[in-house]
Parts: sequence; C-alpha cells; structure tokens
Amino acid sequence: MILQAVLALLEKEVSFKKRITNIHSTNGDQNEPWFMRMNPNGTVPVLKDGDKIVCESDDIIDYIDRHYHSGFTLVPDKFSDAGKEVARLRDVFNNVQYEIITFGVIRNPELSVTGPKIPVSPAAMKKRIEMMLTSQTAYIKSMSERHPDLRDSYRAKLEAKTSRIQKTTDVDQIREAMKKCKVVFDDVEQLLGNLKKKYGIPDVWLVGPRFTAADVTFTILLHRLELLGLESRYFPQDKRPHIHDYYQRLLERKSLQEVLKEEKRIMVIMMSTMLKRKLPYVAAVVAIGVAIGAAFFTMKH
Ligand SMILES: N[C@@H](CCC(=O)N[C@@H](CS)C(=O)NCC(=O)O)C(=O)O
Repeated sequence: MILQAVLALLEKEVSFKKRITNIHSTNGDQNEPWFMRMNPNGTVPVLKDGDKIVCESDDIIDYIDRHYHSGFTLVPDKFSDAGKEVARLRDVFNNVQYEIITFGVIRNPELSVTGPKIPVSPAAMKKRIEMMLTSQTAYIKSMSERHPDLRDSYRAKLEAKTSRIQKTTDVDQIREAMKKCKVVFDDVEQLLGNLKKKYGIPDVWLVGPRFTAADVTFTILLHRLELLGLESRYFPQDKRPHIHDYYQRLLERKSLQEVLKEEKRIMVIMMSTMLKRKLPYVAAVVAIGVAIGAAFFTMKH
C-alpha cells in the first residue's frame, strides 16, 4: 500500500520527491521497462535513495527508519518484545485482502454500509476490471515480447496480476475477505483494551505508548475501510469503542492530515489530466487512482 510508505515518510519528517502515476491506465509507469528494471515485480511503491532502490512498502518503512533518525522510531529492534509485536501485527494487517475488499465493495455496493465514498459506479468498476484483464494484460504481453531481458519479470507479473484481479470478481471471496478482516478487528479491539489497562493511559497505540510501524499499517487499513463506507461495520463507537477512539486520535495526527490532503491534491491533478485527454470513466480512474494510488519516491539530500 502506497499510503503506508507516504505516512511513514511523513512520520519520520524526511523530505522526499514523489512521482505519481495512474496504475490503472494501460501504460502506467509500473509497466514500463525503466520501472521493471527498478522493481521486477512491477508494483508500486518504490523508493530511490541515491543508488539504492527499495521496493515493497514494509521494506521502504524499515529502510527509512534505519537510515533516517528524525521523528519516532517506527520499527523497534526485532529481538525486543516490542519489535516482535510490531512484526506480528504488520503481518496480520498485511494479510487483509485490501484489493479484493476495495474492488469488491465498489462493484457490489450492497456490501458497504453507507456506500463507498469513492465516486465510482459499480458499472464503471466492472469496466475497469475488464480493462485490466484485457488491455493491461495485452500491453504487458507486448512489452514482454519487445524486451526479452525483462520477459520473465513481465510474465510473472502478468500471472500474479491476472489471478489477483480475477479474485476481485468473486462475491464469495469478497465476503470471505471481509469476514476475515472482522476477526482482525475483534483482536485489535481486545488488544487496545488490554494495553489501556496495562499502561493505565487512555491514548495507547498498538504496541504501547509509542506510535510504531504497526500503527502506520493499521492507519491505512482504517482509512481504506472508511473510504469504502465500512467504518460503522468495522469500528462503530458502540461495538468497537477502543478502535473508534484510536481512529479519532489518528485523525488529529499531522502525518495523516497531510496524507489526506495529498490524496485530495492527487485527485484534482488526475481529474484535470483525464478531462484534458477526454478519457472515459473519468470518475473511476481518478478515484481509484487516489484510493489505490501509485507513487515512486526519491529521497532528497
Ligand atoms: N506487497 C507490495 C504490494 C504492492 C502492490 O501490489 N501494489 C499495487 C498497488 S496497491 C500495484 O502496484 N498495482 C499495479 C499493478 O499491479 O500493475 C507492497 O506492499 O509494496
């Protein structure tokens, strides 16, 4: 998830340059040879720091935490109790099937409580998924033929992407992903309650009084569920008061406020680009681009 990396960069108060691309267009940066040479998985986000390239959100967060000592320590020593708990929780949150839930709920809005706040119609989402399975895959295939040195990476990407996207069209899999996500919320609710008792303070984070990488990952999950109009199912004040209160505290954090502002800025930029090109499904491209987004970061020294 791109926003995790952005949030971590903001929490660490490091400066960076960003390059934003629309991963849902046929030839988004992530499918281009220069990008595949940086990240053979062809996924975002990617961080470039001098000659060093880091792919995968978690690795990016670990890298900036290790190399930049401003802000909070997000990843405690992996042998400490806190470090082990951060790793455990990141694993739990990374196993939530974001893509299936996001695409699935937009396409089947009856699965949402208040309706997705992303202005994409189910029909536009259906077309978008079809486009991904047709023109995007055709583009990746053509690139694999034109760039023999990258053929294996393109082929692996094609396989992974097709199977991921196909899963988003199966309502049973969507419901299953949502059910599993609920179990995560039951566990976190209990965890926060226990931590409040243990530390005797009301404003605990997931591993204690300090904000860590586990909170970064959970923040973005909460934000995504809110965008999908699922907050009253997953963290309503009456049933999951600890998570509800945790999210209110998150919303007061400067880093998350910046991320939300950035999300809006990207929406405006993408909207005007799409309008200029007179592309169809403007709302779908813009909104999904924002929600799922895409970015490549370069550190400023
Ligand atoms: N585990 C990876 C997942 C990366 C990933 O799947 N990124 C998606 C966007 S959330 C992507 O780049 N999709 C574009 C594509 O597959 O063409 C990470 O956390 O960095």
